[in-house]
Amino acid sequence: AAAGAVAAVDLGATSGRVIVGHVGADTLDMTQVARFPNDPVRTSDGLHWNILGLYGAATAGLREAFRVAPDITSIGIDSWAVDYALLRNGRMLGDPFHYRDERTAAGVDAVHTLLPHSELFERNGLQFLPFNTLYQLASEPSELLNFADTALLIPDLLGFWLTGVARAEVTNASTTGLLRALDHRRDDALIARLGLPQGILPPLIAPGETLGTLLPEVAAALGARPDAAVTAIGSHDTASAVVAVPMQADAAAYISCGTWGLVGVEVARPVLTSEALAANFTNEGGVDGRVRLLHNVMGLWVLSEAVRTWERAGHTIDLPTLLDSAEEVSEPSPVFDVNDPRFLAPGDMPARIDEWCAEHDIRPPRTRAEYARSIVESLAQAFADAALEAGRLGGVDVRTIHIVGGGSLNELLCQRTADRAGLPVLAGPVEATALGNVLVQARATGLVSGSLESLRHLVARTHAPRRFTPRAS
Ligand code: LRH
Repeated sequence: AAAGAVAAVDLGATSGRVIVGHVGADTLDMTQVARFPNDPVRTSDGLHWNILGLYGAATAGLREAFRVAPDITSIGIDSWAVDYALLRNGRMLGDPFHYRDERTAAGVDAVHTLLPHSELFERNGLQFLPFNTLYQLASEPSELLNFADTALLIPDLLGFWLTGVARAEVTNASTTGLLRALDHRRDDALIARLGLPQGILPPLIAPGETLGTLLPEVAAALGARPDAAVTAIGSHDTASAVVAVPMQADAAAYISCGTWGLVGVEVARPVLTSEALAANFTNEGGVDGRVRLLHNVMGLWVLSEAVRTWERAGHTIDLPTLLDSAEEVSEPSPVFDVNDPRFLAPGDMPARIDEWCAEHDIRPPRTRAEYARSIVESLAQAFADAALEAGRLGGVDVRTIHIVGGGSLNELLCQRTADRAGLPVLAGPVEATALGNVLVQARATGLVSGSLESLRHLVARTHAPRRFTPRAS
């Protein structure tokens, strides 16, 4: 059968891309037609996403996509979770905040005074992260919240600008904390109890459903067919990434490793046990109603923020060279807790690592190579621990660990995760998020059919992962 084309807009915390996917029964080809930086902007009121710049770059990329593949009928949009814009009558009220902005402490206290985390977990199934949407909303000035008539998560906002239709895609909406864990419906009772406006989340839409055809002026500006539409996909980037993990879900854990390392298993029902609560695991909505039982590990952020610290000090850092020298470090490296909240906000990572080591009576790293090695070892340990814990909590007999995303290119990280877990690591595909975005569109538009299992088989056939066998350390 001939392969048809779809377009994926994939926004990550450091860069965005537009990809044309050609999909057929035995075809899964991806062509990147645009890549652009995502540079957050700090203003006097905090750290924001440059959302108009991102929309401009995404639409320029889409124009290029329609130029190279005029037969595209569907667009899917994914991004990082939790962040949103407030709107009134379709008009955006200020630029979305970045989840790494530190304003949410007051919102956390306000919410937990009404409902302790344990009670929230029973309802929404989410791990505690200080930037979960409900804490961000609780940090908004109440006059602003009451003036707004809706909040749209980032992919929903872009979809709204393209189609004029405002919906909350369910996988991403599950990260707001405002959906019930058991059926992923809006928890209106919780919204009322938190004093948030009832209509703050628009009606939900599920992956595979059509959001709407492009507005005529948008279609004209993009050079698109007039019937081209935005299709809802797993618009939470991690949900799309998990779609494209070439795994056997009943025997594997996955790590979607980019800025964050999202480490977990896929299960049929949310796990709301006291063990899951204590381990701070989350139950996020997956495509086809699956549940992503996972834990947020700090991820490559710690490494890239350390590199930025050195660059600010005037050093020129080449990442592959740095990682080669890290691999050659022969002394045992300090393993620190990457999940410590001190590593969340932008800033001087080496100094924070020193501080952590001093508090724990551990010799801190000395050279840049040692810091890099220590970060990789600490990430590998946190990944191994979370992957095994996910298996225990979810009742999955984890026999392999899949690493997808940018981190799958970091061979030292893959090998050390395998070593520390005592399990084989299967690395790749690197572009899992965009693949998952493309695959769900391809299924919705009839280019392929079948369950997530058959989509994953297509990934395994076309993007064979690379194997890292555990070594005794
Ligand atoms: C990864 C991610 C993650 C969320 C975080 C805010 O990009 O979507 O799943 O927890 O960003």
